[in-house]
Amino acid sequence: MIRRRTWAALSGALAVGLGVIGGELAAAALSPSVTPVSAVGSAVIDILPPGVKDWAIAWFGTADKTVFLAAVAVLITVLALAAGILEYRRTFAGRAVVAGFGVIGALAVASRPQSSLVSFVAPVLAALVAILVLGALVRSLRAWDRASEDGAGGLPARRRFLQGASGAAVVAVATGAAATGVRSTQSAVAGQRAAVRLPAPTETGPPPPVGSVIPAGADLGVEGLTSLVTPSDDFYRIDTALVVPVVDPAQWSLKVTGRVDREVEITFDDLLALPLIERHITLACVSNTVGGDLTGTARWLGWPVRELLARAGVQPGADMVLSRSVDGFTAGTPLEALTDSRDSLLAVGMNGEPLPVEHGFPVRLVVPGLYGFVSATKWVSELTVTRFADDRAYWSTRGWSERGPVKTSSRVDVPRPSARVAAGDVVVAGVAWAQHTGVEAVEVRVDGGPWQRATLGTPISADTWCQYRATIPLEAGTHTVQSRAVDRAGGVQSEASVAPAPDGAEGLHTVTFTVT
Ligand SMILES: Nc1nc2c(c(=O)[nH]1)N[C@H]1C(S)=C(S)[C@@H](COP(=O)(O)O)O[C@H]1N2
Ligand SMILES: [Mo]
Repeated sequence: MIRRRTWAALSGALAVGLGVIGGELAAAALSPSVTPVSAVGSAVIDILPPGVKDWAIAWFGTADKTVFLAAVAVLITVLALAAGILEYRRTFAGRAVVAGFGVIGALAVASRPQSSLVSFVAPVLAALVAILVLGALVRSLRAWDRASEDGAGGLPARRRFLQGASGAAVVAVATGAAATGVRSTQSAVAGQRAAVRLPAPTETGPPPPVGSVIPAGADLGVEGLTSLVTPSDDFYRIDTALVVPVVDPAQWSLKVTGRVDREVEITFDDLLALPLIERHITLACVSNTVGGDLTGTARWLGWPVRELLARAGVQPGADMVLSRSVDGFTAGTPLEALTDSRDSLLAVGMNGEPLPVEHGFPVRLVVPGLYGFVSATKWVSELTVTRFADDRAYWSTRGWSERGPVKTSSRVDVPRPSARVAAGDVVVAGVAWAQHTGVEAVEVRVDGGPWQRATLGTPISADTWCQYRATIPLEAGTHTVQSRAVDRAGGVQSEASVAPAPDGAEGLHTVTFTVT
């Protein structure tokens, strides 16, 4: 026999569940970028201490969002069960807790830059639904209580409660299914993306501009070695967005503001009509650990940011551009990285297609030579020309460095850790990067012995990683191999082991394997 208190707890879960589902459905229809649950989650992510966020990224990798959402779901469920019990003990106590949820939801929605007035409908609706259902279920549970005390057995009252509760459960499951359907067909943006026709790059040569094509000899053809261009589906994804921002390209525009002679605003159509260029550029995340995979190379199509800044006219004294995303994320990029000769892009294309939604559709920044957290703003909506002394960006206010040049680095891809390889000439291969400086050479060593030069694949450009390969005769036994990159400015990859925070990991990737 299930105790009354359990029924009360279940009533709480049903009521809150219905409310949450109703709220998410309403939000999906009215303001898909800001739903009550995602708003609360995003607000929590923003106020989480940086250490916790770094820990989450390190432990869950790019699955951290799913893990986080699961934790949020567990927390909401526990609170909902408690609200049911409270309401059963004391009329209105549980409903007051639920109303509190509603207020928190509304505050979280208010904290999201993508919110509009209509975004508040969802948390209000969610709270109202939950309050009404909780009140009704607990009232009927009490009626059942009274009926059993009457000695009447309480059977009709019991039936009424169970009918009410199972009705609520059926509605919850049905609307829940509908809500996931809405989510997965989410959304209009997929259709809008499919409808985009990217223009061909205008500047093509001959000779083809450096970085636009993969030269002969770049790909060393070693099995197991990272491919020169990372397929978009495999490209690492790092951002603070719990729900991918939905940006209609027809509504998108980019404003240039701040220390400029004239403010400039361009639309997506304006951008596509400009002379676009295409370049292979390697992106790296500052959170990448030694040997990690938070780095990738894509062929980006876009318009040079320096052209846009030239239109606006940068005023003297400025030294930073604060780029802002529709979701509130900001990055502070040293001005010169956007105005010097490097191909910093306002990118619309990735590997021959419109940007994938997770990688910033419709428009993002790509800046060669800098870690993503100070430069690669996705879903970008505004550039403010400013000074490091006046403005700070998202991660710089959370303990990470203000400037983020990519550190010269390399990793061993072949052999894999714990691999067993045949004795004789053992192939060691990997990738090395020193964006915008260029890789000069890669050296490898086995068992801490002398460094030996590896063969370097022809670089695509200074802004991309290179493959390297070496063959080393080895006898049976356990061996470790390490690599180090040397860049064209004479910098040598650092050997001391340094953690990613605050400005990028350092150290040698070490792979242990067995020769048989
Ligand atoms: N809007 C937005 N843009 C962002 C971020 C973010 O959190 N939000 N993260 C940055 C970081 S830390 C990195 S490393 C790159 C990663 O780009 P990718 O996900 O396309 O690989 O995006 C950058 N752009
Ligand atoms: Mo990053």
